[in-house]
Amino acid sequence: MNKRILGIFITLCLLVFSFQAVAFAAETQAKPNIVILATGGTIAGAGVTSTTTVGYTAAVTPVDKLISNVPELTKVANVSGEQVAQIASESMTMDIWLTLAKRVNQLLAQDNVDGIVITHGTDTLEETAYFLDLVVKSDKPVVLVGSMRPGTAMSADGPLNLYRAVILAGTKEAVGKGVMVMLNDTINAGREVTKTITDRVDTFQAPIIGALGVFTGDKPVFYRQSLRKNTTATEFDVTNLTTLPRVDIVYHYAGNAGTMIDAAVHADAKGIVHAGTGDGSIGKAEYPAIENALKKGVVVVRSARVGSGIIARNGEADDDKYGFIASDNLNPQKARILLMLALTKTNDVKEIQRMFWEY
Ligand code: DAS
Repeated sequence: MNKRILGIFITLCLLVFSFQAVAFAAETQAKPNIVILATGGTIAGAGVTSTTTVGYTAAVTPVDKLISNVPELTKVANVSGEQVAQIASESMTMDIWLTLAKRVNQLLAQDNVDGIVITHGTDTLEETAYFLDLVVKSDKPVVLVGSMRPGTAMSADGPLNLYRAVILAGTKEAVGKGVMVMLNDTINAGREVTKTITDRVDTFQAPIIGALGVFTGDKPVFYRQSLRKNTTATEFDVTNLTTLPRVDIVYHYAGNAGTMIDAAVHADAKGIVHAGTGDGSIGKAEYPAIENALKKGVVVVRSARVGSGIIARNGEADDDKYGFIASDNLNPQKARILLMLALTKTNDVKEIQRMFWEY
């Protein structure tokens, strides 16, 4: 009799176990597979006290700790992490960009990867986002996320930003939207987002154009998408690139006579982005330096220091006469990225202007 009961008990245990195993497998199957690529920043930062929100150390928490600090992640996705870099993003390099872009493309080509989240410092997050928007070769979601307060601070914004970025990266509606930036409940396009305030959690905005959507609770809601070509629709490919052409940004201001343009030419820049006053204006005293740059074959893009709005072609400068390119509505740091990639394809200013109208 005991043997019989034991046999029934073991059978029941096996049944319960196999049911749980099936349920676990089904649940795992149902959740998206998201890879978190960590690069550093405040989201991986730590301060001495819980009220330290300036003067903390960025880029100290490793990716596996970022993940384990948000146990809720396991409820919304099957998450794995890789440490691509561990830097404050003001020190971002073109080498890290190329490594990151190639790793993103490698992972997204795998059937068992549904989306990617990149943790990043906020200082150059908008630049990495636009660079990836132009070179990622997949429609799968790529979401950059950062934070304005270190993880040790009271009301740290990083954990919830990371949690929502992972949800977004696993959301079907996020497919085909280009590279996105997720902070402070807001979903922005990598092309248009920029850091607008030095020290507030609502710093990332898309001036004039607006966000792609927002989070309501744990739910992402999209209201628009960018009409500009991105990811799989671009002509740019980093596969065989080991470096990017040197492009410098020069800032215009009252009294400027082009010294920094001369410096960029001396440093062998292949392109210069002019951050002009107003609608991309160039001061009379700058022209000798600019004409020297043009003579040396340097490609010049006119952007503006004002931070938003369209640079009208042939508005504040004779672009046709000088062969300048108008940056459309790209701010200087974004225009630099498109010009660097354009110069991997051509030096023809008409072709490059076309690219500024398309991307
Ligand atoms: N220094 C900033 C950076 O790493 C910190 C941050 O805001 O992420 O970009």
